Amino acid sequence: MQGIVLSKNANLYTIESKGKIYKINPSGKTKRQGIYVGDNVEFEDSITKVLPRKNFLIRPPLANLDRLFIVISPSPKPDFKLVDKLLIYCTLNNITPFLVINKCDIVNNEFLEKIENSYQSIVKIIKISAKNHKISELEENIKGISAMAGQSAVGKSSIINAIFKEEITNTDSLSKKIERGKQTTRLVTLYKMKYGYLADTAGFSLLDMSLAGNLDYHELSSYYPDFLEARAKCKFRSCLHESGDCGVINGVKEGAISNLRYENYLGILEELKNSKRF
Ligand SMILES: Nc1nc2c(ncn2[C@@H]2O[C@H](COP(=O)(O)OP(=O)(O)OP(=O)(O)O)[C@@H](O)[C@H]2O)c(=O)[nH]1
Ligand SMILES: [Mg+2]
Ligand SMILES: [Zn+2]
Repeated sequence: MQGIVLSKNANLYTIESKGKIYKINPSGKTKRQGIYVGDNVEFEDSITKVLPRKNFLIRPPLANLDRLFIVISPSPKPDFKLVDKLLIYCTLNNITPFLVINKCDIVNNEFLEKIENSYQSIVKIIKISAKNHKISELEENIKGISAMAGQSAVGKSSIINAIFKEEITNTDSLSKKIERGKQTTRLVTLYKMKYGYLADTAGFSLLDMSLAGNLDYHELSSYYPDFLEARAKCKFRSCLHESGDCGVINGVKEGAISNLRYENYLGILEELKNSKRF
């Protein structure tokens, strides 16, 4: 039989196959190879084979992530450089990103316009309010294996809370519930939704959002689809778009490229350059 690993507890894996749940041990071989939440596996009495992965995240340990919901809100103020790093991370790992604006009950037009101007050409924007339970557009987009990422206090736990429609008013008590004790804090569980699975990644680590090691800074601008047209007008193919006769800089001046996106590009470029110098 073939199924998907939903969770792991000690040496026992919870597997879903055709709507049924099984608790299965690994074989010696698959245990040595490593089995992770999100893996597609073949099993009978034990897990006999782990099928090839499309990607693998280390923190949280999760295989085969299809969609990442990058959550921002008017308060706390968004860290757009982090948003852009997550977008690049998604491209690198073959993950479809979504930009989720939470707290739309308190959002103003200026805030929305700024985000739409910079991002609507490169990523699907979803507007929700966990507080008002207006989350259907997010729910409909939970397909394959999906997870959320975002700064502290943007409302990730509140969104999960609203999705599960649990009568928990205190978000802190929910995060405790999700963590389920010390031993499992670093583990992930997949929850079956209408069209896919949502990873309860209360601990999606943004501190590890370093792109260094995965990306050569010379290649950085190729991860900016919004720079593509302007890049063709750079004098040199090796242009890093920092100065000189540069199509991207001209694009920013003419308003074809978002200033916010360009500033973040320069910031990430600098970080990548510095990470090469030990
Ligand atoms: N106005 C408004 N407030 C919200 C909304 N969603 C969450 N909040 C509030 O934002 C605060 C932070 O929400 P959490 O759900 O704890 O945020 P989090 O992203 O899980 O934060 P961490 O667990 O620290 O990463 C809480 O006070 C929530 O009540 C919303 O849609 N509108
Ligand atoms: Mg939380
Ligand atoms: Zn250039």
